[in-house]
Amino acid sequence: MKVAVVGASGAVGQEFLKVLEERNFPLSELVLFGSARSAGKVYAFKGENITVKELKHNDDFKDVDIALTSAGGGISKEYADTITRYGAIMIDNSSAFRMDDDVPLVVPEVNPNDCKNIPRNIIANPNCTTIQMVVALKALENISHIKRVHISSYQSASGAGAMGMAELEKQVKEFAENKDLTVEKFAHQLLFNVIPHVDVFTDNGYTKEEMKMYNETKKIMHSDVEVSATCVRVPVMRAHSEAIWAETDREVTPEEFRAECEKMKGITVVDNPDENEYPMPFNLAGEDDVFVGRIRKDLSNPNGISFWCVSDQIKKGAALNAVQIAEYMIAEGLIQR
Ligand code: 2RA
Repeated sequence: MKVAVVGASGAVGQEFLKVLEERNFPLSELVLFGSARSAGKVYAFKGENITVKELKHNDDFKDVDIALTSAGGGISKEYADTITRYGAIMIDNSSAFRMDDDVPLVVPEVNPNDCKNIPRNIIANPNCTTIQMVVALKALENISHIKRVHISSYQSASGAGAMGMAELEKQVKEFAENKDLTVEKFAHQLLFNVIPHVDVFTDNGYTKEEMKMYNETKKIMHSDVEVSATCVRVPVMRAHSEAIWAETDREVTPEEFRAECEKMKGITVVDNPDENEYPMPFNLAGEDDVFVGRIRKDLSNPNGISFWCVSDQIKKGAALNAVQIAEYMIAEGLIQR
């Protein structure tokens, strides 16, 4: 397989390189693309140095089999045709195509079969907050249909990319040096703060991030599930946490849900309150799985279950999910050389 990474210098682009190497992805050649600004940068991959090429409207994708793209929605829209014209499968991390009817939105643990119908040669990678939630919800849906979900997120700086992480780090240094804190990437100072505002506000009072959770969950799970989200930025470097309340058709006990989570590939249960053990973003950056804990009955609802989940936003929330989609497609013979 010849694989291209588009947006190679970004936080997710860099994570693609790590994940491809870590998983020994079956590739014969890796090509890196970026903006005019990042063209010429050199990154190491499996002991070789690869130079970033400028993304242009030309035939560079002619013999590419898989393009992993994470360069923003505008670039994805502009270059989709250039990338897919000769048959490359574009697995796109932006929000550009997620809700298009003819583009599947895939989390391999939940709806891998959707990869089998790709009329535009594009598969969309869901938003990071949705990915980790639907992996956990799939375990619950296996037991009883989920009618309704309330979710409150605790999203790390990494969700705003490399510049988001750099801003949090800079604020720490500036605070230590008694300087005014730089606030550019987030609406307010993130250090020592929580900001109930991720992405822009829409007309219904929810943010775009919250509406992504509403719409994407239904599409991925092929479900009528109703989702109400409050998305919050917290001063954590790179793993998102979520408090989730789900209502099912029939009563599900915490024991049943815990057992199903333990069975499911992609979930690790850390749920031992007696020893103060539960998932925390500080410990879990760099991990592959979605970590679930604090599983308990929702006291306000006889058919309700409450839990907490944490996952690395750049890894399972972006790069790893896309690479797992590619791995699934290869295993199923859906991408052939
Ligand atoms: C964020 N979910 O955390 C977004 C990134 N896709 O800002």
